[in-house]
Amino acid sequence: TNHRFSQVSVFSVPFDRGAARRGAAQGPEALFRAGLARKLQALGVQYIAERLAPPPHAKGTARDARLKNLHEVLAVNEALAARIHAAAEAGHFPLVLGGDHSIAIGTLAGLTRHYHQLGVIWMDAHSDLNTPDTTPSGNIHGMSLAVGLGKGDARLTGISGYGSFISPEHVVLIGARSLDQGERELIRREGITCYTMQDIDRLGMFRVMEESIRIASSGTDGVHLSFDIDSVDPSIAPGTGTPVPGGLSYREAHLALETLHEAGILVSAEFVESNPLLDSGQRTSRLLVGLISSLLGERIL
Ligand code: NNH
Ligand code: MN
Ligand code: MN
Ligand code: MN
Repeated sequence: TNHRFSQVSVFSVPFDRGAARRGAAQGPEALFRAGLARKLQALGVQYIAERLAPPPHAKGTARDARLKNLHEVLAVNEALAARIHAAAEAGHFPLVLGGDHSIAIGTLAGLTRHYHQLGVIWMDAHSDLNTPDTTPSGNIHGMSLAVGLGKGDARLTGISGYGSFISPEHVVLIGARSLDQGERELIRREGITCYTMQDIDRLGMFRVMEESIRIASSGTDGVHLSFDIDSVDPSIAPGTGTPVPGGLSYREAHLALETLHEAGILVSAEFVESNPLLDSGQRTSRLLVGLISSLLGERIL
């Protein structure tokens, strides 16, 4: 995906306490069952794989309905941030497999310790820009991009604050179609670029990707792709906790990842919110293995 990297560090993060529904914790193992390792080998990708330990259940800690399972989310993301930073430091390309989208807090924190002007392409039906003041659910997976921008609970931003925060002008949202009111206001206030599904319908995915690549890479020292599988239409990616109709087609999703491979701007990627308990057979896991392959350079011809 980028010639600068000799090796990919694959991190499995079996964690789903940032979401309302259980099952995304089993996402990474489902990807390996669907043939991920064989695919990486066939593509000639040099990789090492590591699985993070699920955090212990935090018993006896005060519950906060606006920050559900905060202590588990903190534990997994502190560990992940340290691993991601070490991989970036070693010159490796981290490929993070979730898990729910709250794990982006740790990925972004680890990356920004090394890349001080990180660009972010966030492909998602949602924007994950809630804070404890705006969240309709209290689920931290709906807050992870806000945390990366330095907004929200100080214990969460404290993980990122170890390095630097992401600047709003270096963030691009792609595929949005379910935004909460506080998120809309934050997008407008901060001037974050957002290609909604309506924009993709009108402009076409190729043009959206060209513009996104330019915006996320201008003035940055690397770009991270955060890919929430619910960006894809639920008719082809049913295995996810918060499906929203009207998503990316099979080809739009592949085209996005093929274009990112060719651009060579990425320094890291993560694939999240795949929930094998909600999948129909291995449909969503197989789709993801194909999408990861496109990102890593698989070609039609
Ligand atoms: N916006 C909603 C919330 O904050 C839903 C978030 N769910 C996601 N985000 N899957 O990508 O609770
Ligand atoms: Mn998300
Ligand atoms: Mn460093
Ligand atoms: Mn989502």
